[in-house]
Amino acid sequence: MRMVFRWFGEGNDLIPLEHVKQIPGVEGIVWALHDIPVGEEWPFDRIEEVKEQADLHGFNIDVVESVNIHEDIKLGLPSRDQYIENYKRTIEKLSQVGVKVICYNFMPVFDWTRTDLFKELEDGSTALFFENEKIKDIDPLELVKEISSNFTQTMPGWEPERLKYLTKLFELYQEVTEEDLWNNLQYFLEQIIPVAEENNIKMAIHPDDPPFSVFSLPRIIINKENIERFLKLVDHPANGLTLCSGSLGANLNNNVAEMVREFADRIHFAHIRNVKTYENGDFIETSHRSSDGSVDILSIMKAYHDIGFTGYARPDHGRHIWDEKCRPGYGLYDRGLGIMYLWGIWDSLERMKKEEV
Ligand code: CS2
Ligand code: MN
Repeated sequence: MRMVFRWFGEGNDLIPLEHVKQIPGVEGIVWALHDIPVGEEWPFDRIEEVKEQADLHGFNIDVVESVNIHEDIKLGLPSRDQYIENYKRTIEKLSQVGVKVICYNFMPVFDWTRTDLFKELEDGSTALFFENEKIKDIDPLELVKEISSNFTQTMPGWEPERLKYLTKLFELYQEVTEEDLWNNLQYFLEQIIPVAEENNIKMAIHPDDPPFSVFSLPRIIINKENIERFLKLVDHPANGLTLCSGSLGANLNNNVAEMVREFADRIHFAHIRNVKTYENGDFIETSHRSSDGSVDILSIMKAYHDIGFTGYARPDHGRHIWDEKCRPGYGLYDRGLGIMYLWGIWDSLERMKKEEV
């Protein structure tokens, strides 16, 4: 398991790389050019700039999260071909600086969806929260306004330039069924996977978060059956997964440890975090510890250890603790604690394995 840490870039992330360096066992940053509008080709000098910053701290830049997919590709519009070409050029450039994994998602309109970014937990910390009833009644535009008024930094998937087109996008998606979305994903993969392969890059789709339809938009990367179908769309190792335990874990029927075993050789990137899910469909992000949430992180780590996982892993969202002022879900402290929990489990499993021999 190769531990990495998401970092939003110089001037865009409040956490200095010097501090990330002090978390034990982190070998690389998970990065993106967040200011490049979705669909555009990434400029090579900007990519090199990130490589230089990472080099200064001895971090690799092997994992990119995310090169986002333009909505025209998800919608299957004729203009998609140009965006797919741009995507291929970006893959080639990323390969030149040694990138190994590209994470992306295929969720219509929004990336993750929550109703509250700073919901208080019993211990006084705050975390991202999803209230099922609220989502049912609220107009998505209202929710976006309400949520955006709470923070000043751009959130992945909720970029201001996208939000302007929200009404139009919702209209366009009214015509798109789940089957259409599957077809559009296949069209994208058939063109992208050969280029990824030539460039020694693994593509790693992130599951939908939450793993069910919100605002009546189609969502497909939501459970084991659908992931099986996804992997067959282009049955090649370069067509793989970012297995996110927290996203999938928001549906109590999803058994993530089982998925780790089943999809073993197609998991290129592991997102590991916990979430407490309630019968009414609400969920809140908790500490990484198994007993704090509904996701059995211990069993998931055991599964990764059993399959001999050598891919990249990162703690996913954390709570906001110790009065840290941070990007929602992406503070230093709780993600640092998360990493130590994950290493604690991993090191114990390693030691036990050695002693058995
Ligand atoms: C989220 C997403 O759960 C997560 O990891 O932070 O923003 C995620 O990074 C994207 O969906 C991946 O494309
Ligand atoms: Mn994730």
